[in-house]
Amino acid sequence: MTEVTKTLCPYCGVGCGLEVSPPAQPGKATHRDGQGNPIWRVRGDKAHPSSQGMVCVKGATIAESLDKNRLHYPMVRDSLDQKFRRVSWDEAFDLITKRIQAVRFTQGPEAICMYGSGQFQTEDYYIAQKLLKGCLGSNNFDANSRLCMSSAVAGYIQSFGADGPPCCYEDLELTDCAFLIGTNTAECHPIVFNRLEKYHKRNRKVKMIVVDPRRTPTAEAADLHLAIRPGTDIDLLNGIAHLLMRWNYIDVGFIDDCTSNFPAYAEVICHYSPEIVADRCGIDIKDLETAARYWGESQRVLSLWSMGVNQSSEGTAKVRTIINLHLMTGQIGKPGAGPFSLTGQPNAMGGREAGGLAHLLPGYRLVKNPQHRAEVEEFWGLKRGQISPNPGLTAWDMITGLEDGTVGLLWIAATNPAVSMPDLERTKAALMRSPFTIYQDAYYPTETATYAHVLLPAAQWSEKTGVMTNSERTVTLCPAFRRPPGEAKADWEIFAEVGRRLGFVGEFAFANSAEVYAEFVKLTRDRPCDMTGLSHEQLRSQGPTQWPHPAEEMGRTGDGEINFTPPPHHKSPNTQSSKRLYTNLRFHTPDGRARFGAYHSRGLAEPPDPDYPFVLTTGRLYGHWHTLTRTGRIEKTRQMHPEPFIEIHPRDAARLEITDNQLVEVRSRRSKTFFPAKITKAIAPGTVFVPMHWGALWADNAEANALTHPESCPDSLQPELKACAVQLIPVTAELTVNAKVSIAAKI
Ligand SMILES: Nc1nc2c(c(=O)[nH]1)N[C@H]1C(S)=C(S)[C@@H](COP(=O)(O)OP(=O)(O)OC[C@H]3O[C@@H](n4cnc5c(=O)[nH]c(N)nc54)[C@H](O)[C@@H]3O)O[C@H]1N2
Ligand SMILES: Nc1nc2c(c(=O)[nH]1)N[C@H]1C(S)=C(S)[C@@H](COP(=O)(O)OP(=O)(O)OC[C@H]3O[C@@H](n4cnc5c(=O)[nH]c(N)nc54)[C@H](O)[C@@H]3O)O[C@H]1N2
Ligand code: SF4
Ligand SMILES: [Mo]
Repeated sequence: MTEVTKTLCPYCGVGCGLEVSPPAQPGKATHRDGQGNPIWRVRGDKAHPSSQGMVCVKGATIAESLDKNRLHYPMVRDSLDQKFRRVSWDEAFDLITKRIQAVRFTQGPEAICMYGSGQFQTEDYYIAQKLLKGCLGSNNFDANSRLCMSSAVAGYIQSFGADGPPCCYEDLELTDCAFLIGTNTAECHPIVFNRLEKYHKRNRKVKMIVVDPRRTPTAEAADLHLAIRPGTDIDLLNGIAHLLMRWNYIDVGFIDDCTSNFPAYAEVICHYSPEIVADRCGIDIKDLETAARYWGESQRVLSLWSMGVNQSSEGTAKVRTIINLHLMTGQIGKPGAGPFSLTGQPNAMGGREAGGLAHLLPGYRLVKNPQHRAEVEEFWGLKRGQISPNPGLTAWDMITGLEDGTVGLLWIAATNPAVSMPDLERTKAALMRSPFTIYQDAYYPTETATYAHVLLPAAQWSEKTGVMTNSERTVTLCPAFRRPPGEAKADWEIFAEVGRRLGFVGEFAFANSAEVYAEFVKLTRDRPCDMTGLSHEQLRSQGPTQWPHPAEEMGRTGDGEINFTPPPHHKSPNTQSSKRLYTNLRFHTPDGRARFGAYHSRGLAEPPDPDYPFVLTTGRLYGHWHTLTRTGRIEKTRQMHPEPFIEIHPRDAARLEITDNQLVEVRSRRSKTFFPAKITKAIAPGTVFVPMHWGALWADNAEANALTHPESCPDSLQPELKACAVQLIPVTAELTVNAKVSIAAKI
């Protein structure tokens, strides 16, 4: 068989198109992984509009992880100190159904929780929402996206009246100034970065500004790197605004015609003089001025951001403060311009569409909005009032709910919280106390499996058919092209079967995922993310498609505005397409205006002090994906980054007498860890960096999240995973934390 499957890379939110073909090729030796499984061949899909044939090392090597250490069968145990025993699906479903009913009728539906993932396909997300929020009446569905882009969601909603990144990747090649803040795009969104960098190199006049406390590979490529102190983004952004105002670079016509709340914002920014801002951020006034000048002098400014902005106790305020700059300069709704949040996971965007956070409902709706609840109840054929009016528990609330006994059942799927949640000792202690935890994953073991009563084997990408949406709102069908191992099932099939066994037979009578998707898109009708024109069939025949994509009336805006005439001063294209949102300069707020947010900087939730004098920041490496369940099992990526480390500036290292590679004990108020030192000027003095990837299975005592805290943004409830206060102590005794090169022996 030489058939090629077109699909999407299942790693990051860039969403590169892949072409996958079977391992056996006439006349060529079949590549096999370490366990003897044939490896499928992967290359970039030149026809995919987002990536144009490019892939990074993760996409290129994905096939090598597919057959390694998979969970094949459902397994159960009565308590966490017992061994798992294999059971049939029937027994597992029976047990789960009984437990759900018991909790539902003793503690109430709000004691039932599901913690899902931006690595679900949209169909998985949708069925989970219908089961939890609809049929069971519990809004306690949250996803790891809470730790990832919930601040971007909250910021867009507050500023524009609806979620949705308004830009597209073409803007990378149309901008005059790319403003990258809190994003290491080169390592984490490599193909977005490739597109930008190529264009930047070809066009000398195009400016690239990078704002990051670390000198990352992204910062290396910039014309201007602002190595601000962690947590001073709002100072910087308000400082830039201050100068734009002083130098009269603002678009008064746009502010008058298209925005509200400018006076409150203007009052705030007048307090951010360059002297104050440069001092707080730890940068030169000259550099601050250069940044403001690049912004002001550019016809088209594109901001890109990700976790350095979102993972903050003032994440929503940071997002809105970025958007403010676009509003004050009219930099939105036109090619090459706009505030563009890069999504992390391959289908974080699909999760937003399907309502996959505890305060959302499908179709960009909100739990708190009575009309939205009524619309979804009616669509699902449920009685009025069935959907609870209260937003459900967030990821971290589920942990505290386990602590105080209000959570009676926790169902975790496609995420590994025993590595990725903040304050891991506390997280693990809470998981230890869980009365009943179901864990649905593709691989075994993972760190979270240690805390499960039931393990359910999930079919993963390549083994199930469904859709994913990337950062630029492009929806791609990912067809199954190989059989799931053992008895693994698609996530949505597992949720649907539980739904049927709970008595919701009609609600979950889907024969396949195409039917699930067909039902879901109907819920997006006339919503900002209208994709009623999409179906598996359409995506298969037409290829990847951007939303909004309403069913008929393709000329319709998707903004619910058809005949709007743009304000006369602004030469904006009159016609709407799905490439960019807000090209008509009308927003989803009641008055159609985008809102300025007026925020003073509050700084870090746990600033450094004499006891814990360093700021620890955490993040990612190019070749690894999150908790290593895949990339830790691939030779090439494991060799790229074989072990964890801590980056320390030479000045700090000299003062503490730490030498390169020496083991360092890192203590926060919550726990301590050990890392070999990597002494480098890439990190600013006073700040240290640790990658997030290594959990307890992969290295001893080197978990970044043992150190972090759960303090979160009051609006988005996203924890501040990017900063906590630590102290460093050089370890003189012989102690090793070499990453365990092979965990196979442990399995
Ligand atoms: N290789 C790889 N790529 C990935 C992933 C992966 O695991 N591996 N994961 C995907 C996912 S889910 C996500 S969310 C994205 C994340 O993508 P990014 O957000 O680009 O990645 P991070 O390394 O988490 O953090 C980005 C940068 O924020 C900086 N930072 C820390 N504190 C501050 C601050 O106070 N202000 C500013 N301005 N910057 C700060 C850090 O120094 C870091 O360089 O990557 C996606 N892509
Ligand atoms: N300190 C610190 N912590 C962080 C971050 C940080 O920057 N710093 N970043 C945060 C962010 S942005 C994110 S997104 C999270 C990521 O953290 P996690 O979500 O915990 O990371 P993953 O390793 O991607 O976990 C995904 C799991 O899903 C499984 N899986 C893959 N495909 C499927 C499928 O189709 N079905 C099922 N059921 N399972 C599947 C994989 O085997 C894996 O175990 O980490 C967060 N934690
Ligand atoms: S850039 Fe992201 S989507 Fe593209 S190949 Fe790499 S990991 Fe996959
Ligand atoms: Mo993420």
